[in-house]
Amino acid sequence: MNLKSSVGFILLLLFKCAVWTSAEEAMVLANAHLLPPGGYQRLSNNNEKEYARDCYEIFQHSEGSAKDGLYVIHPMKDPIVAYCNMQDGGWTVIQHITANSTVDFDRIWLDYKYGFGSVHDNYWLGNEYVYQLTNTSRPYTLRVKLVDLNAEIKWGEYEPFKIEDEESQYRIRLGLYKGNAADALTQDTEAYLHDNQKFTTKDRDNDNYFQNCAKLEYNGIPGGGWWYDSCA
Ligand SMILES: [Ca+2]
Repeated sequence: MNLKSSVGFILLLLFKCAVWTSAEEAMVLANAHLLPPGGYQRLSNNNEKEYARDCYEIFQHSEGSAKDGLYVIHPMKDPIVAYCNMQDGGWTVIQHITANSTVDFDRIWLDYKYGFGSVHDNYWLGNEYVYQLTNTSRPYTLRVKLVDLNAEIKWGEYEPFKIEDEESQYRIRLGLYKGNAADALTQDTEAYLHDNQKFTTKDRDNDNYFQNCAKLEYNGIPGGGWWYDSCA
């Protein structure tokens, strides 16, 4: 199973984008560069005074009635936009990628740090925001959902799930696995153990291979950023 697959294109925005809500208050989304055109109008909850920490909180507050879509969440520092998968129970989507993605995942560290793509399509939420989300005493679960071309769904979950901070190179920490897909992240196969690895991009090699795994190509496509061992 190729969990990481292709991924990638960008633009790195370190700036914050202020936009006027209908309440005429300036809302600052730290990752406004992930909004699609007309994105502020697509936000399902942009008029609230306080934002939930994640999609699951929104799902719970709605007593299960919230719909899939774009929501403002507030994990730690600044509010951000994310796609919420509500029909599966309130999941904050941190990566979405389809087989023929026009979003290029062959990107540098800063792109993976702050995210790229469009939250309404294929995207990477950003390692910094996943760190902010999971840096709490409350345990998070990572769910990987795979849908093939025949719409057959397989999934796997890891609990708990945490991403460490940038100083730790966004190292990933995964707990117990369950699911009906192959465990491609914590299974201890030789050289292919992704759990506990630091994040690697084409401009920052933190992996255990003598070359940079993010640069290695598979079927002509560079690996892109991932928590590589060596490499897989
Ligand atoms: Ca290396």
